[in-house]
Amino acid sequence: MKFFNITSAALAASLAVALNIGAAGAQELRLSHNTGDATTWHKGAERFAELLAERSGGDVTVRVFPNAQLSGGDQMRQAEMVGRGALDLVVTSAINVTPLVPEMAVFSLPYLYSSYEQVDATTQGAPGQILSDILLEKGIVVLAWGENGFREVTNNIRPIRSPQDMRGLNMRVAGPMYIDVMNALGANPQQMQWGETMSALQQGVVDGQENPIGAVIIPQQVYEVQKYLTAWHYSYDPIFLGVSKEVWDAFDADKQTMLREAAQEAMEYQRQITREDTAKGIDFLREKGMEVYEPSADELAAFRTATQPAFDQWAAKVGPEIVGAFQDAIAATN
Ligand code: X2X
Repeated sequence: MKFFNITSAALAASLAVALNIGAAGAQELRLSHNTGDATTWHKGAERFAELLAERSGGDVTVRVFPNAQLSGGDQMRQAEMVGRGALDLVVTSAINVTPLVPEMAVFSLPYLYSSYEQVDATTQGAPGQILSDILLEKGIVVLAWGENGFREVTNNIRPIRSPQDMRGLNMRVAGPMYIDVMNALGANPQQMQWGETMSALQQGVVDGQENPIGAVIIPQQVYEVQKYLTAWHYSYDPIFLGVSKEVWDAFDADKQTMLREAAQEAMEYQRQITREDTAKGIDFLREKGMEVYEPSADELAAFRTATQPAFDQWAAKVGPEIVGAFQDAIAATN
């Protein structure tokens, strides 16, 4: 039986070579991300897979696994798994890496950014590279930065127009920094996996959540279970496409260039569709029956003041050098 299997495998291999079917050394990589298969995260990951398959002539293929399936539903564990080579590739947001690399919280400090221009000056420039360097020490090679987006708050209890309106709301949050931000606002934060959040909202386990409009709220149909949205732009969240250093080091220089270029093009596309979907998102959400509130500049300033203690606390954890590099790059855009 064994003999027969070996023989047929050997026969199949020589046939494949003779017929030029399936290149020798063809490699399938597994990519994990933690949102659903309708999100811009998923579309960006699929675009990367297409580009890579095309350019490598099928030598390197990528299978995309959504919903944190490969990490048992734990969105925070993906980065650590890529770092030790248990996953080949990951698309995840900065927030999910903060347990492994607290410095990643720099991007999402409350009201750090007030425009996409400021965002791009950091994620696509030298400040982003500082974080890529730290991730490399953890075994993760960042190939390109994409976008989750400015995170907006939704809930089922009341419209949020001022910090006072947040008091007493039970809020699902993604990561540790938001616990402090929500506490500063007088809400009751509860850290929860994204994969469990929709049912928690539906069942009223929590009153609200916060996520970006184009990348998550619309494609994951949060509007089906939430009544009120306030576009308070309180925290920005980038995503990145990363590869395990172990996998990366095994590729030759040509393949490495191929991977990096495919990732950069895919994440550029991902940022573009995320911004487009966000720009038309508020009209769409109103059509779907959500009550959307867009705060004035003064109202935004009140949210900024109220979240300042969490900014200070997390800026200290990130460290003044990194925060300073971000603030300088942001100031240079004005
Ligand atoms: O869990 C979330 O809220 C999400 C999808 O935005 C992240 O992965 C941080």
